[in-house]
Amino acid sequence: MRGAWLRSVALVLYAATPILAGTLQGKVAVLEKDGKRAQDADAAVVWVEGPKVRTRPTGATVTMKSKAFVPRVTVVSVGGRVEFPNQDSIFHNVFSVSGENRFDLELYKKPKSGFKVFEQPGVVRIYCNIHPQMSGFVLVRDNPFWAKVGADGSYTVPDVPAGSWVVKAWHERSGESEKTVAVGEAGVAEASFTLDASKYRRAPHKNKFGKDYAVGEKY
Ligand SMILES: [Cu+2]
Repeated sequence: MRGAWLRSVALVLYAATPILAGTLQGKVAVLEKDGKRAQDADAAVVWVEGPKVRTRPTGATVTMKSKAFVPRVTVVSVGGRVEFPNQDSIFHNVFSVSGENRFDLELYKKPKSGFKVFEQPGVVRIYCNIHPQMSGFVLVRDNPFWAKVGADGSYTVPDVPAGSWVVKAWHERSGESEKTVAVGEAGVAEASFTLDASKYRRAPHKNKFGKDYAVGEKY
């Protein structure tokens, strides 16, 4: 009882405290081998590390369709539940061996779905154990200050608490790049990134048993 009462007081105080926050924005360029801009720069994500702001977990849906994860890159918050419906009439599986976010869903096909609740912040690589060409990413964030980059390479993260924060930009072919950015109590802070995807090499990944995929898929 007392705990609930204290919590409600804390909530009222929290709501009554003006949040001093700025907007973070900038551009992200993803460059390929020849210096050309990547076609899929809008698969990049920018996030702010550090601010401790808890929000209700936000989930997402990643559909398995035509032997692909759609969308290929998904961002959720810690505690977020991701649904993985299979819209193909063949079996798929979803698994990851990414650290503490490791998981493995059963084989299932349309109209079945599976789900995973992600509890650890990080970049989670997801695969299907039948089809090696199926790959995707779930980025799990411990605060709401992130944005997907738009088709024009720009991004905006609103309401970032004032402070000096590490801002990271990520694309699957470049990995992470970071900057420390001072966000004011109002107004706009700028952080732009050039991500180098020129050294990326497509390499086969292992199946969920840590073995090579069988040659010649049957489905
Ligand atoms: Cu599959």
